[in-house]
Amino acid sequence: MPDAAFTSAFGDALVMGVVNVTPDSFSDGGRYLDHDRAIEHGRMLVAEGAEVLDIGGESTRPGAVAVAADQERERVVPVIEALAGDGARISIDTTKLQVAEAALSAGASMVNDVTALGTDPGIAGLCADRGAELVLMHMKGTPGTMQSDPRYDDVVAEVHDFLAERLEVALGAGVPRGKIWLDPGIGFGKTLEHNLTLIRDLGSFTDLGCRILLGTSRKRFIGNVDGSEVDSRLGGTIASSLLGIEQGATMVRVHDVAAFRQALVVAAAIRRAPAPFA
Ligand code: HH2
Repeated sequence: MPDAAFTSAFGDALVMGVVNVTPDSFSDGGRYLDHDRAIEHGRMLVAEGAEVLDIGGESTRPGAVAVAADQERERVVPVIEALAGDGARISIDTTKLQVAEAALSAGASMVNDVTALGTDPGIAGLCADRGAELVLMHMKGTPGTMQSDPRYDDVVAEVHDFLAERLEVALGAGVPRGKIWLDPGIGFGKTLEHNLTLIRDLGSFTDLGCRILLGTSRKRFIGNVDGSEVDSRLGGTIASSLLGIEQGATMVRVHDVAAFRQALVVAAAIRRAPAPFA
């Protein structure tokens, strides 16, 4: 466990570890499709310091194949039951009401909807009824089309307005503001420049009064900056996540929990270093 003295400031941010129970996720597809391996991976991420596990049964990478609700549910429910049974805080990464419902019944307490209620608006009412947290993420287009020439006049203003409107829908359905997370959706219908601008200006979203989630882990924009392949993007993941936290993100979604936890603890320790003449 990290020294409690080093867990404030940067230490206030939560680490969400990714568990993809999919054959085709962009960075770890197929590795944890087997339930036992997914459960083992989730337990390892918790041991490394993940406060939340985001469990998904359908990839959202550009061009990913859609999965039927029954299949998605069968992939994730046993994994959620086991990890929630351990006491882990679980988020279900889904756009489908039926999957979200099954996941909450299996012990999840958060629904991460990358379409921000665009696929199944009933997810908001479900979260309200069950007292669950809800992540609303921005995406321009669909996973199949989102990376074909995305354009914005002002990316920060447009993402902000979209999230503000989705937030009103969620509030209207009875989800309290304190249970809603907003996410600019790095890599979802954005060019390199759009992604970099959104991370730099993440502070622009704090006026909406919700907590902010940022997911940059291993994403293509990092490779667009330095030419790195997907399995060599840890440095870029850490840099972008820390800068995001500095701008107001209160949870970051990462695959490499141990390395990021160390970065967070060291950043917090530096922030807490005594002033020379204090
Ligand atoms: N990114 C991915 C998936 N879900 N959810 C939120 N809220 N924010 C994100 O940035 C985000 C997300 C993509 O990453 P990954 O799960 O590793 O890949 P895939 O979608 O291919 O399974």
